[in-house]
Amino acid sequence: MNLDRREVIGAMSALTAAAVVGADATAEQSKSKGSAAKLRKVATEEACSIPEVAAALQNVARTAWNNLDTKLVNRIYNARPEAPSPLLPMLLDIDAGRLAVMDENDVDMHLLSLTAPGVQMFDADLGTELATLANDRIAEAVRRHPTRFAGLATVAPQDPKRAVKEMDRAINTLKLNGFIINSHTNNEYLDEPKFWPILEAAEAMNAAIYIHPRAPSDGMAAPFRDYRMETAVWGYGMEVGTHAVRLMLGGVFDRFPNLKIVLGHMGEAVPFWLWRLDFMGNPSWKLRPNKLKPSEYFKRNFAITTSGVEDHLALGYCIDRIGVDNVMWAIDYPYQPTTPAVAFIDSAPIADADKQKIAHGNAERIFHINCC
Ligand code: 1WB
Ligand code: MN
Repeated sequence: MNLDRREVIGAMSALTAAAVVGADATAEQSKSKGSAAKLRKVATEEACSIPEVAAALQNVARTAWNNLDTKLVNRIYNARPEAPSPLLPMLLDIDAGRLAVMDENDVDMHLLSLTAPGVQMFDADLGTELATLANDRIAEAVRRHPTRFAGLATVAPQDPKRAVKEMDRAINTLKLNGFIINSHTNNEYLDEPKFWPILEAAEAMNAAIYIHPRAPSDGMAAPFRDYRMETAVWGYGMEVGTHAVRLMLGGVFDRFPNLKIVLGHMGEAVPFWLWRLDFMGNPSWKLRPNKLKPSEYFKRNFAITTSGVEDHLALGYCIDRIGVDNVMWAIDYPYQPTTPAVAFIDSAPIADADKQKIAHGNAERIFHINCC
């Protein structure tokens, strides 16, 4: 099974990580061995957690709620003691072990984010409280290792008013680099007017919103229930791709023309659909009152990352489709192993200037990361 294979790989990198002594020493080493030819790498979809969120997810997954996310959450947070998930310690380590894996693979930075489903399975009070705590912890990690970590702020869309307050604190006080929202919240999507204050705030702060997957919402869950299809194998992409199309066809970008949305996993299949979206979703059709075609919104208002899609053909296609300035490299740590993700970008058959943009330059621009 897929996850088992990855868990083995994950466990292997955790073991190698444990063999390296002292994160600071290894950071120094990697600085001194840096050469002009080395490709600087800022990885942009790198998951972490904190014990308080892990404990709250453990509780939520034990309830009778038949949401599709509970299966996956149970596997990680309610694993049987005799078969613990190796992912949990990797998620909770925002320090030495993670830095060691980065050092071994010459990864310069992780843009950290609280792992899916974030705080979006909790009620508004708990979600808001835990988002604040997670943002504090991620900001602390960035302060401890400012050249190695940057961070996205978790948003609790359950209470848009309090979310906007926390978004302001996250950017202006904690100096985090953007926001992450794990697709739907209680089966509602960000084009709903109740969420517009969140979009308006992100646009005003010039801070991008990363829409990360969670399992498909209840209304489209049924066909995903067999074969574990709700996971990263297919359900994640369908959920976020659908979310992105809702934003484009729902007129969100006419209202917020400077809003930047980031999608992982090579654009969650949307780039492949742009021609058909333009044909069927063309504003010249009376049914489509929007100002622009979907492909025009996609180029203007979206950026994508390569997380978990190490396919040079797909990379080349996406660069052609949405422009090299809108593609960023990512690992998807700890769900994907670091070494092949690094090999994927190092060996990409593209011009060096483009590689520099994808490996770090675009992330530094879009997420306001102070370079070096
Ligand atoms: C997986 C991937 C599971 C991600 C996750 O659980 C998250 C998986 C929260 O591959 O099974 C992810 O972030 O891509
Ligand atoms: Mn991910």
